[in-house]
Amino acid sequence: MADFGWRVYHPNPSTPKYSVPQGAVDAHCHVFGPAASFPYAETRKYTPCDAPKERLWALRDHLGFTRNVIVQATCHGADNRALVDALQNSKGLARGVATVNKDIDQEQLLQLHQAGVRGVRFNFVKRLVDKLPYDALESICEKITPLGWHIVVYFEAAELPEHYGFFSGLPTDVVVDHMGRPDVSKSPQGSEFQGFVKLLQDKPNFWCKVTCPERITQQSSESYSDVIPFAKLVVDNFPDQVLWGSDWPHPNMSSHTPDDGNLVDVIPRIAVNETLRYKLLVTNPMRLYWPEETLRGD
Ligand code: 0GY
Repeated sequence: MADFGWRVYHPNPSTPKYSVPQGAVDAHCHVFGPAASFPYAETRKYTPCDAPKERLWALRDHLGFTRNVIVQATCHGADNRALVDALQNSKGLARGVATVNKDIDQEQLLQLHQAGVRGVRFNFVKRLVDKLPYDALESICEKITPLGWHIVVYFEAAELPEHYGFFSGLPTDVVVDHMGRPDVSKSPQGSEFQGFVKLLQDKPNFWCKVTCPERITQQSSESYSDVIPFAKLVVDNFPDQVLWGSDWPHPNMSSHTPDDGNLVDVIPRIAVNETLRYKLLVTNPMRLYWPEETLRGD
């Protein structure tokens, strides 16, 4: 049973006014369960409502997207079976980011790769996971580097200074979830967010998901206008290092039930011309997740 108090995803999202370009990639979304087939991890900090792959494909089509990147969420721990099942049923239109333990072997990694996994996620958000020692993460990093995978990191803004040294040493591409969860009551020009901007500036291997206005906003309306300046700053300054995702099915939301159509309509407010939008939605995610198709020029 899903936890009481967290909202279920929108049953009937609106059709966005903004039409995404052909081939657009939703580069951050999840599948949950169904628990009867893919039970949630015993170590989880929350129990979501089931959000099966069929609902994700329906949303993809409704919003006009072509592809998905499915990110392993903490409620499934390091059991990637629901993710792999979705990837194997995606007709090649989904890639995955898994969570693995340090003792994973090459054979298991190869199986994940064959299913479509192209990265691992290191989640540092304290309400979601117990602390992970850096040396365990470093040994995962050594194992995944030969596969050409990248690392997705999720942390909250105030914790960036603590992790800065570790992040700077990562040898692979590194994708930061949700702009490092800025505190939008502060200025985007202030020292906290500028510390994150410096990371993107200093480290060309770092990418940023300009995602989750629904989590980051501190407003009661769904205009998300307090988040826009942060996302726009990143898109304007790092147009080749940004990704966009819906974050469906929006786990752990209590303030409101996001309308996914409305979230798509945020895109032209943060990527203000066609060139920026094409990079954000097609060129960049294809380069990271489907490089073979980029090379073929498809
Ligand atoms: C997200 C955000 C959240 C949850 C997880 O792994 C997770 O459980 O990522 C969150 O609660 O902020 O990325 O969708």
